[in-house]
Amino acid sequence: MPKHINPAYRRQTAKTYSLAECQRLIKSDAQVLSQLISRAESTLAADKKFLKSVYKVLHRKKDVKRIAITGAPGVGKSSFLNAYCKHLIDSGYRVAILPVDPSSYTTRGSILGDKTRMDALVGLEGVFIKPMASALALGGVAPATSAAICLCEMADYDYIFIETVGVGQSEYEVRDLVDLFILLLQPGGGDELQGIKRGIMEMADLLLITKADGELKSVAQISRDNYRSALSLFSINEWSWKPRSALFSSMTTEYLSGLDQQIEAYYAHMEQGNRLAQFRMHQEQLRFMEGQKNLLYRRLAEKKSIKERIETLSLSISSGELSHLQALNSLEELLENIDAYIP
Ligand SMILES: Nc1nc2c(ncn2[C@@H]2O[C@H](COP(=O)(O)OP(=O)(O)OP(=O)(O)O)[C@@H](O)[C@H]2O)c(=O)[nH]1
Ligand SMILES: [Mg+2]
Repeated sequence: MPKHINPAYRRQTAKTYSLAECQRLIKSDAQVLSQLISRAESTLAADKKFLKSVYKVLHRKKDVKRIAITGAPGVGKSSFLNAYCKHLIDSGYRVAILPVDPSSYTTRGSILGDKTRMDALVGLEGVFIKPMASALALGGVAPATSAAICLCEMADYDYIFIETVGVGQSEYEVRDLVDLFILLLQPGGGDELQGIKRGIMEMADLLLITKADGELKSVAQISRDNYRSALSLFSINEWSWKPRSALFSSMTTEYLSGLDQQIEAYYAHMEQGNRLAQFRMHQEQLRFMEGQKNLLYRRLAEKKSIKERIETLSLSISSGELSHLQALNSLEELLENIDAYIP
């Protein structure tokens, strides 16, 4: 055996925290929070059971800002988070960042790149970064991400940022997880050029034209004015908020306090007439609806007789014996028997 190999070496398995440890340490130890979020992403029954007990004993911080950051690859999302979150931490806030892992997209976004771009945050007290799997297998980003938001609130963070790549379905899901949806745009590039769908643009509460520094500054100002006039054609949203546009650069401190004010203005508007509470209640209802659908589906579909029938019907569709409509009719006949047990 080569000398440099230690036969006694065993890879250390991560410590599993007990419920009491989670309760005691969640606000001070990022490892605890990280492990809880991983458990929220897991499909193992033991993890689900453990989280249930966590939700029972821990309380969520109330005055938290939940903010989505989205935009085309390369627009400057990671640099934005690096600069703005550093500013928030210097102002005494605690910040959690949950980038939705873009590796399932065919873009060049990567967590590895982010590690270098969020260098201002590495090792800072009060910052927590945990990439989320986009969890397509579990039916989109929403279930695990909303659990992660809840856990970050239990860990007492003041700001929670969800970062997505801005090209797909995730943005629509993330809109319903956050209070404020910020879309970053390149100076100069039209939105078609940036691959931003009009629907995503219309969901945004705030458009930030990035890289407003050096030679790009004047281009960014023109873009901001163009977007400003485009936004004036958009109708106000259901909370009577008129989306705004502003400049940002991660290279200077020039825009930081302006952005603080934009975010404050949004929250001040949403606090009026209890809008924020109503918005969050509406989101809770959506999560409940989605959750109960998943739960009922899973509980039924794992019953032996139903599972077997689904498999046989699927085979019959493959062999051309049945159309999907015939297969669904047959499944419905089987389900009618259940009515006898659950009135
Ligand atoms: N001049 C200037 N360049 C910037 C600014 N922000 C980002 N960049 C540059 O733009 C490039 C992309 O920045 P990122 O922050 O990695 O962009 P991203 O949106 O996170 O990119 P993906 O993770 O690939 O989707 C990098 O080369 C940055 O240095 C800025 O404010 N000013
Ligand atoms: Mg990035």
